Amino acid sequence: MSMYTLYGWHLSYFTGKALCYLRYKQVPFVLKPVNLYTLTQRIKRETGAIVMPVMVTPQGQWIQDSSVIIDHIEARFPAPPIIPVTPVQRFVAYLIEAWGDEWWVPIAMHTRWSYPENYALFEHDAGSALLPWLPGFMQRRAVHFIASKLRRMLPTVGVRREQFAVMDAWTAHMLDLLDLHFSQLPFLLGHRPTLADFGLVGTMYGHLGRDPWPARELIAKRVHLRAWIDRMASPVPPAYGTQDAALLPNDRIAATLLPVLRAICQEFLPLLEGINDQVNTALASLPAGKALPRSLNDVEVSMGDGRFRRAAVPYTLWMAQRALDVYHAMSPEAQREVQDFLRSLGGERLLALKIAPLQRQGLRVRPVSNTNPTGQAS
Ligand SMILES: N[C@@H](CCC(=O)N[C@@H](CS)C(=O)NCC(=O)O)C(=O)O
Repeated sequence: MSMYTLYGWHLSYFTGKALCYLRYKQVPFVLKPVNLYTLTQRIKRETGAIVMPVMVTPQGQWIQDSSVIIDHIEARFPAPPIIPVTPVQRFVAYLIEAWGDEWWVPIAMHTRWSYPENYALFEHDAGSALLPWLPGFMQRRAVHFIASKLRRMLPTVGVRREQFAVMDAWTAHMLDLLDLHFSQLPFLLGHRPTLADFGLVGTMYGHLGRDPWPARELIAKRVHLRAWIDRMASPVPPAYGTQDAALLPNDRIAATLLPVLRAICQEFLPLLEGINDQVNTALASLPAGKALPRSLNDVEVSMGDGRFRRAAVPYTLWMAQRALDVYHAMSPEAQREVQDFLRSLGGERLLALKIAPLQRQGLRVRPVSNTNPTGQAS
């Protein structure tokens, strides 16, 4: 049978998302630990970025971005479906995908890079993947170089010492909410995983659930959350038509998920608005054919009871646009249901967010109106 290839590492946030998804879909695929040559030469050439994961189709097409990978596979392997058909659950699935992908990045970077005990696993896994043909000391040197680069990115994503107390308090509270939810339901929207679960598992699979410090200190004691991560990592597609396969009836969202969604409205929505303001300003002076920089100036938003600053990442708006496109494609009646639901959470403003149409180009975005003959876009 023709195989897909997923290039990535277990350590990687978005590889974890794609990996759990491909396993659940029972897609014939092989996970290849991406080496230095593939990462910096082949992937760069095919996608325009040095990035993982990348999936290669049996026909030789290179697909970058976990969301695009999911869309590609959903179009070809519709069962088991991961996109809910009812309006509120459908919109919530895309919203949580965006939140899981983007909001959690500083938390996942903090819990990895602020605790030196995590480094041995990173060094081992990254070293043997990057340069499998070289001796250990050379692997360690290469990993040291990459780790230094990653550490330099930490302040940009918000991993700043003066914010640690706010981030730690937020994380403990949010993990408690998720643990409580998973004590009631096996997945976010019911009895089978949806796009929401695959969005959230990115941060949990390779980082919080696998790096030694957070796995022990944050996840192990939250047994229901731990069990969900394990279910996501070794998923069993449900038997269709049975109770096991059902999402909650009547387009319902579990009461235990509402506090999580309220936090998304109070924190992630202002982040999107702040990024959108900066993107609109940057677009005004963007030369034709150019993509926006990967990050812009800082945005400050609430994080739990505190305040949190990080650089605005224009790509995050592409993820928000993905959710809003789903909303705009709904019937007026379905849109009203989404509006009512978001209003009940204090998040109706999200639907009014006016994002200039953006096209993805690797890890960057550019306005749809800007043409670019070289970059891969979707
Ligand atoms: N939004 C992309 C992000 C991919 C991504 O950020 N991958 C990380 C590893 S988990 C990476 O390669 N980062 C390289 C960089 O940021 O330069 C996706 O969903 O696949």
